[in-house]
Amino acid sequence: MKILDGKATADLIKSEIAREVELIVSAGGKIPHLAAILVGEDGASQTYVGHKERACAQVGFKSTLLRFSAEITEDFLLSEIEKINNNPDIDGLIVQLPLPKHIDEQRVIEAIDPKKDVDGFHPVNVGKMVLGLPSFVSATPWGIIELLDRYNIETSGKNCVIIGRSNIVGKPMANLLSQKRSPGDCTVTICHSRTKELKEHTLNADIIVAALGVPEFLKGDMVKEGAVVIDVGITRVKADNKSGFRLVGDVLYDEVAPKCSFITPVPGGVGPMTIISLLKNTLKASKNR
Ligand code: L34
Repeated sequence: MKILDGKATADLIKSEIAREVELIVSAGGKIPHLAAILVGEDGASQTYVGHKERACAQVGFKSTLLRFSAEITEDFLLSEIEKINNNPDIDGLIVQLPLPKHIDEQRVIEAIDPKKDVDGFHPVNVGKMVLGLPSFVSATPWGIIELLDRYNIETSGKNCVIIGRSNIVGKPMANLLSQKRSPGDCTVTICHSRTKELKEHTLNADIIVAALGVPEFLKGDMVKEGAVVIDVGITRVKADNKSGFRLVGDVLYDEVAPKCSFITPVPGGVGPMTIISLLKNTLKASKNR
């Protein structure tokens, strides 16, 4: 069993991006600038946005964080997005999800200028991604593709089972892995809460992407010997330690890992790669403008 080390891979790619930024700046180009909007006080969201800000600093990007209380109105948020859309210094904008219940996430996503939509959530970017056209690709699935690529994992012709059909992970992941490219060319099956005999599907899978958000859902007896397992889940579960919680993936790691050829850990797997995709999308947005 080998670990797909997202943390180490992310550190390597960050140094590559930092070098590219240096070249751009020394040639008199513009420093890439990411804006992030964080609404409310959710602990996990604060951590993730903090990691994004730090990553920007590490590679030499500018970043701006706009923090708003959970009580703001949808109209206020939409007007702030409009300001950033019109701000020529800002290349990319993300609005960290989830948003408070009274705000319509889809409306917010669609308010972002597709040219600045470095999360790749806007329908224009999703549509282009599906057609295989140049676009911003949703950060988590693209980070997984990058990780498979860096570890030279053969995907062509492999049976891939994706558990979960969310707009930000399951759907784009299924699409990317089935595209005619490398990594890609998989035979993809999307499983979800209504799937019957899930185990029959997963036991037939060469690659499993667990992205349903249920801690330790994927058990050892659901995985075939030699499979590649990608764990997208990251749930804070109460624990008796300093932070009061521990991070748990969607995979029951101790049971599944011994059967795998490759597996991503939680933390240190998919999370850091998500941030890399965001940096790459921001660099691309900056170059496009
Ligand atoms: N708009 N909302 C928007 N874009 C995104 O791309 C996200 N996502 C998901 C949640 N909401 C979003 C993220 O940023 C999940 N996500 C994310 C980003 C980073 C990490 C995890 C999830 C991460 O850094 N994970 C670390 C550990 C984090 C910790 O200590 O809690 C890891 O090693 O997995």
